[in-house]
Amino acid sequence: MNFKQKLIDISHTNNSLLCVGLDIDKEKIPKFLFQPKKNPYFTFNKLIIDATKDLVCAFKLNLAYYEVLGPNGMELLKNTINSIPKDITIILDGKRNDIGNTARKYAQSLFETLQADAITINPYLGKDGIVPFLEYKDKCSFILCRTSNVSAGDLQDLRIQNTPFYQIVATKIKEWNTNDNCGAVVGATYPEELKTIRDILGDDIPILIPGVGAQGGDVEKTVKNGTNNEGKMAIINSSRGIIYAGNNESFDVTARNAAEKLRDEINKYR
Ligand code: OMP
Repeated sequence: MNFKQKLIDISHTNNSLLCVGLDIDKEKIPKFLFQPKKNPYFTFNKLIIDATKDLVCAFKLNLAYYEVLGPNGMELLKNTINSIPKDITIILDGKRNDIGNTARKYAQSLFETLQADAITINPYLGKDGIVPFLEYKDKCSFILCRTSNVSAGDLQDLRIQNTPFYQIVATKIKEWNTNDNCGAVVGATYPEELKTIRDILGDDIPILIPGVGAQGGDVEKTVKNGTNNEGKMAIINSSRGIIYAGNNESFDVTARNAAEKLRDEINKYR
């Protein structure tokens, strides 16, 4: 089954556009997990996954938080991926890209070795850096379009013949979507730009939208501006706001409550 069908199915089953980000961080994980337990990070991820799996359409794993742990991080990544139910989409967020032959290795590593359903990539190298990812027709590549950070505009707002660069990227994403396997990444912290990008992309291209929760993006504007005309094709990510909502023994229950609250709030505006 291809990514889009999998996304449509799970969004329907779980009535959800919510993506929970498994950005594990030693500083934020409940301390008690490190005491007698051998595998604190995996235990944490597994409990979060089990507590939220009926509330999400996707889990996103940002590779930085796994790579920083060295070889153990790779094993943790693999074990975490294996413990996610098969009907939930898995997004590996590494914002990768390079010249074509190296991009091909990144694509192989993420889609084959690690079995991602979707990934994030950087468009800065242009089309021949993108194509190796798009050759995986059943997968999805979410291309950075308008990022959520404060300095996003340094490059993304630069005007080329009076059109902001991020809008040119959105137009390119539409053009590169010949296999129906492109997505865009747009930060919830820029709702006006999100609306413009949705208008450029049309109804069929999914948008991965991080930036609600810890980064303060407005949920109502995110949903209204980011979904298509059926209230679909948006994946709204929150990482810290969900997984670190609590830090005592019942942190998984607290995370579930936070996920349920955000899922329901998103649905209110669809
Ligand atoms: P929280 O701010 O904790 O919800 O995490 C946001 C997650 O989304 C992190 O993994 C970020 O790296 C990622 N992200 C952004 O925050 N902003 C972007 O513009 C793009 C991403 C991303 O590609 O997912």
